[in-house]
Amino acid sequence: MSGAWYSGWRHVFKLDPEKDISDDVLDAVCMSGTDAIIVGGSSGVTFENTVDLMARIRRYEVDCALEVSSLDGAVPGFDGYFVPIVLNTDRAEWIIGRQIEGLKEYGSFVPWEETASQGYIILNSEATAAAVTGANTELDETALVAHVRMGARLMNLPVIYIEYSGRFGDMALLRAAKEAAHGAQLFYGGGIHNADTASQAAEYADTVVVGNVIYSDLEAALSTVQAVRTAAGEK
Ligand code: 1GP
Repeated sequence: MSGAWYSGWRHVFKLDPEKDISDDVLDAVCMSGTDAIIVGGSSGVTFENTVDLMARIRRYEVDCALEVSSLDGAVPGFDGYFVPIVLNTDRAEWIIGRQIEGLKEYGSFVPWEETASQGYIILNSEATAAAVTGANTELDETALVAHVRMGARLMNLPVIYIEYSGRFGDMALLRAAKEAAHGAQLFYGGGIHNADTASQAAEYADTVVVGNVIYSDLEAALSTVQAVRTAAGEK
């Protein structure tokens, strides 16, 4: 892995600017011992709801990065920025189109040292992100490995993100992704809802992302922090 600003992250909570979160829940999340908070969502992200959430997270010391998925939601003031590039779609808009529009508008203001592209591979057909981007989610192991190599080797992307948002994924595929992700940091997110699923993902992913369960079962969400630490320590 690189010496990038996010390279030490093992556990991350992802917060959706479109969803309400109380001060108490946000406090618990920010003080949980997680390595960072990523702000991002697949729909309904606006400048206003992103600034609002950033300002509330900023009261804490925890690192906070923005996943820039729309021009509306490009907000200055985060510790770092991720720019997703969807690897398993044939819609150019999600590979380079929107990114180029963003660079035309904000290219001179991008903090390049704190900005990284993420090669997204979306594998849950039910996920909003899959529908929005037209992702081909039906990848067998050979196809998945080819996508990972495309991102990590040919495109030299620093992060590969195996995304099952909303559903716990196939750990055999995650293992195959890890073996192919040479040099890229492997993120995994999707359906982690307790310590057990967190440890399973942490066995192969460099960085485990926990999202939805924060809003449905806070205690279970918090239990994933230690689970990832323990699993990462054992690797
Ligand atoms: C979503 O990968 C993250 O982008 C986390 O997924 O919300 O299913 O935990 P979940």
